[in-house]
Parts: sequence; C-alpha cells; structure tokens
Amino acid sequence: MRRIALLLALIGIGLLAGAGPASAHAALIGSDPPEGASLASGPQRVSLTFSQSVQTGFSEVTVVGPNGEQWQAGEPVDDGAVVSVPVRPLGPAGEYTIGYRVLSADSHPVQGSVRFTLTEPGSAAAAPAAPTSTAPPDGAAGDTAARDAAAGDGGAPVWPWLVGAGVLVALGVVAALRVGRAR
Ligand SMILES: [Cu+2]
Repeated sequence: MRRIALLLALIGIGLLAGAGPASAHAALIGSDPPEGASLASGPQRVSLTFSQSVQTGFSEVTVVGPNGEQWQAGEPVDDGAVVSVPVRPLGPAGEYTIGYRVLSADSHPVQGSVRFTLTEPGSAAAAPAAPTSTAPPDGAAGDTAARDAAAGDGGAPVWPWLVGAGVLVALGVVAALRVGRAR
C-alpha cells in the first residue's frame, strides 16, 4: 500500500513538473489587427502581443496575401512582449495571414497565425504580381488520371474465371456425350 501511494505521488510530481514548463510558454494574447478583422485599408504595421517577453532577435513575422505574396517590409522588431513588423501598402482584396514564430523566454519556439481580410484592394493591387502556380502541372494531372484508370482496372478480374469455367463445362459435356455414344 505504501508503495502504491509512493508511486502515485511520483506520478503526480511528474505531471506537475511537465505542466510547469508548458504553462511558462509565451502565448499570443492579442494582435493588431485582431484575428478575423475586416479592414478597408491595409495596416502600416502589424503587431503581436504575447503573455510574456520573447527573446530578442529570434522572431519571424510574415504577412502573406491571397495569392501567396509576402507583404511584410523587413525584419520584425522585438519590444518586450510585443513583436511588430512594418507592412507595405497591400495589394488585392482578400484574406491575409500574419504568420509568426517567436522564441519564449524558456527557449521554446512558439508559432501560429492571425488572419484578417482586406475588403478593398490596396494601392499595390494594380502592380503585376509574381506569377504563382497553385495548380499541378498538366503532366502530373495526366499521371494521376492514368493511375486512377489503372486502379479501376485493378483488382482480380473476373472474366478469365468465367471463361475457364465455361471451357470446363463444355469439355465435360463433350466427354459425357462421347461416353454415352461409346456405350
Ligand atoms: Cu516552454
């Protein structure tokens, strides 16, 4: 009984020890623009506020637009628990994602994203965007179709067995007729 109590105590201590560092992580507690915001004009800067100071010089922040283009201007600035980055004048209307990765004081990386929607095209919308290819190349699509077709023909085909059975039945009938005729 004492052993079991000791074991339970050790497990409890282990759980507490595990929970300690986890709760010490920096967590995102706010942002500007906030998650899910709808903006008629793009922000000049985005900022992320964490529950505690992050380590200076390790933060990464990107602002990715509807077509995958990046809109952050330069490196993020760490100011205690607030990490911010300047943003270029935005382009097309649509959903933008602020992606972040920061280093907690306990040296654990913390990453995530915040999304906002630009309702009116920004001043950079007229500029030609770099060509992006989200669709797979034609060759890949063809290969997939060929693979699907092959898969459709796969599985054990039934017709050879039917033909084989038919041949056996025919042979049996012929043999029976011959035997009958011989008698
Ligand atoms: Cu941690």
